Amino acid sequence: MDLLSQLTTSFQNSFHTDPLLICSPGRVNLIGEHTDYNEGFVLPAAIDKAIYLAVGPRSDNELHFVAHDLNKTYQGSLDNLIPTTTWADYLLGTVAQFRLSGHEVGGFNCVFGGTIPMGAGLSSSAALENGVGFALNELFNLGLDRITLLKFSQRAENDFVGAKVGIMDMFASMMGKADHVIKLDCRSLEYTYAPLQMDGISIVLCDSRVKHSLVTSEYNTRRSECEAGVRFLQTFYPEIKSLRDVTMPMLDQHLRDAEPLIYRRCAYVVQENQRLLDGVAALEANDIATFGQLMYGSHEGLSEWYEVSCPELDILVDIARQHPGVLGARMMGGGFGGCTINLVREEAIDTFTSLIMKQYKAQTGKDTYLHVCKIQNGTSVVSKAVDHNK
Ligand code: GAF
Repeated sequence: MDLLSQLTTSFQNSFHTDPLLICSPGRVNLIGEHTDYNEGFVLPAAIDKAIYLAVGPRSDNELHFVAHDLNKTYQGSLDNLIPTTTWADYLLGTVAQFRLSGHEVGGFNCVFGGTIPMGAGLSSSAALENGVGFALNELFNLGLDRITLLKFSQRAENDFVGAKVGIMDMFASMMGKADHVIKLDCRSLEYTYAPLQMDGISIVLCDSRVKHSLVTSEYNTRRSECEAGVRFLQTFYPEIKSLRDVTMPMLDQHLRDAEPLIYRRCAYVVQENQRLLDGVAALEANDIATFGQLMYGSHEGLSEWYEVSCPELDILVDIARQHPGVLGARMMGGGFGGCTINLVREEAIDTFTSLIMKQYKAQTGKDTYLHVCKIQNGTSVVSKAVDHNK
């Protein structure tokens, strides 16, 4: 039985009615890492790995959730929305945003599961939050737009779960468009879709299989370090609002000697923003070779200046560099584990796969998992009829 059929059957068995089915994808980001919360640019896309939710309204105020993949359940009430420090917080936190914004939602049932590996840096949590928000909007006919819904997801993560993430993951998952990347200005939330024209080149993810346990605390620390840099520079340039407004000469003049660690963090962000702008120009010119070099530059910055990589991610990128069929590679997402993103010539995928698997095992003792990505639409109602006899 496929996953959708399993979720549907589980929902029917538990709640004796048919569910609404929602698909909410994970994301990749081609370049522009740790720039979103600095009001810079990002270049993400939604992918063919998703969280699926089977949902239905209840006649009372209760919340009944089933995490199919974890084999766990949660039961609570709309009248008691407080963090549990478990997976249920992604759902509860999203529900709480509707109520805080004055939108009437009732109790509901939800069975969810997915194909996004957890902790792989592919934004399973943003996909889940978006899926819940999208479902509530449908179930209770609220008529909210996608931007409002994805902002609820971010607030759920920031205020309820306690991870001070930027807007990129929920934006990509909610707003994704098949075969396009999103160039998003994280200050204004203006965005454009750019067709991903990379003839004969595929996006391949390599999962380090390292779970990022440090990510929340270190992520929040990086964010504070960037904010500290902005505060310091504001004494010289009061007009500055974020690292988006900062240039390398400003950093070199005022921060390099005074605050060396903060300087390195801020310099990475300022340079990464520029790499993204250069990368977009390279993609427009169909110059994938230049784009690939920018990806390597991004990884170096993340590893050496921003210090959010880990030995396993560095090894994956080093191995990729050795293969002539790879145009670019870098760690992706928050860091401290998860996946690398690689641009690989299609005819080289098989030899790249064997090289990575062999070398990664030899150097780390771990297996890696590769996935050739397709770029998909964002969060949506699943229209596919479910065949329960499969
Ligand atoms: C995580 C966060 F959720 C994003 O907002 C972004 O900051 C990313 O790390 C780093 O670019 O995925």
